[in-house]
Amino acid sequence: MGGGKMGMDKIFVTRSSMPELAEYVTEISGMWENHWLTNMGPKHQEFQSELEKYLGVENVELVTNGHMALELTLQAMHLQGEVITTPFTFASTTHAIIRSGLKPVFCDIDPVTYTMDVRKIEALITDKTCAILPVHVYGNVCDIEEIERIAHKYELRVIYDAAHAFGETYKGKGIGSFGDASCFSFHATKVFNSIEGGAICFQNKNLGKTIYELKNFGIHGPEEVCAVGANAKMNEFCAAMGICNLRHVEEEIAGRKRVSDRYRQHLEGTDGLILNIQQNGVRSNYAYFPIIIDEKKFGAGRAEISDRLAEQGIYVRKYFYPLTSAFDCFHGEYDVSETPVALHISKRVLTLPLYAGLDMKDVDRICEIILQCRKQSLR
Ligand code: T4K
Repeated sequence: MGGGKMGMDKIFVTRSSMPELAEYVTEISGMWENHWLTNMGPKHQEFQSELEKYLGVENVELVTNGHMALELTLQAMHLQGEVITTPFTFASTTHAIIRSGLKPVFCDIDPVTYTMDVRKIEALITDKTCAILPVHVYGNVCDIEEIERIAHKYELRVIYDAAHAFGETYKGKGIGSFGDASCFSFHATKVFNSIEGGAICFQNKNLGKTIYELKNFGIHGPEEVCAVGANAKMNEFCAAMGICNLRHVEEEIAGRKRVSDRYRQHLEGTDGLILNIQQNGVRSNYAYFPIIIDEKKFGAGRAEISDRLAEQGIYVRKYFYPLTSAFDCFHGEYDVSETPVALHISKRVLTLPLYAGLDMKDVDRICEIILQCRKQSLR
């Protein structure tokens, strides 16, 4: 990595936040004395209780990654049938449903927040529906009240994919305190990382006990295995990284806010560019900076913009294109025309580089290149 064109460092869509090396070394040094590397050791316990405090929730269960958080939660709920979800997400959300023996039913998204369009949920409910699995995509908070109302009316479970929502609050409450469970990702590319990692916040302590067993092969006691579980235990090195990064997560979020504000200064109000919404009642974590490009109005499309940026060593991403419902592995099983808004957005979105350490000069340069595409085409 680094050392790109003309001596410039490459800029990727994000860059992992890391503590000072010395801080991490101090954090892991005890392992050279106790030789305890995994299987719910002292760092695991410490990280878990620190997270409960930070997230403002009562129950947290740590796992190896955000994907296993989703799978184990679905498995622990003993669900069967159909799960209403969004196709405008990362592969993990849909794969977790299918790998748990459930059928995804794709709901369209709201054109402003890109989260599940709650006006379209009820029409998708059948006698097979068992749960709703919405995503706080880009950290945009779903319509929690309406989802709660529908779930209550039809007796459905609600599992939030909160992979993008770490550290957010909604109306002053930790984002992990809504629904039956919320699944977080602590992947290296996230606002907060434990190298790889994930966690489930849940309301029902019995659900937590089941998840705890499922992440350790379903082992209940030394001679008792009560479920066909997986191995999804967070190891001590990851927990130690999580403990360190948690000390600095507020700086990371503040830095991301500065970068996001700078992008807004340059790009807000540009004809043909739609920036992400800033939601009332939400304390944002500035997880992603998506822009939607209307080629006709802007005068250039996203392919041209990404090419121009790539020529300068700047690599933007199309999170999330294609829709998960269009993946090759499903061989056309799902009809993407049934989620027209999601399809429209996925064809026009670009996510710009965003992390606390991104230099303001680079943000200025990125915006200049984007706006340059416009000038050239309007000439
Ligand atoms: N639900 C949702 C809604 C999700 O978005 C995700 C994950 C999950 C569930 C599942 O959570 P996990 O099981 O992953 O915990 C990345 C991440 O791998 C993935 O965690 C994330 N969503 C997804 C949106 O993005 P890629 O394939 O795009 O990542 P990659 O390797 O291209 O990395 C992107 C950029 O990040 C790199 O260009 C540079 C930077 N980077 C990457 C790595 C791996 C670093 O700075 N350090 C690193 O170590 O999927």
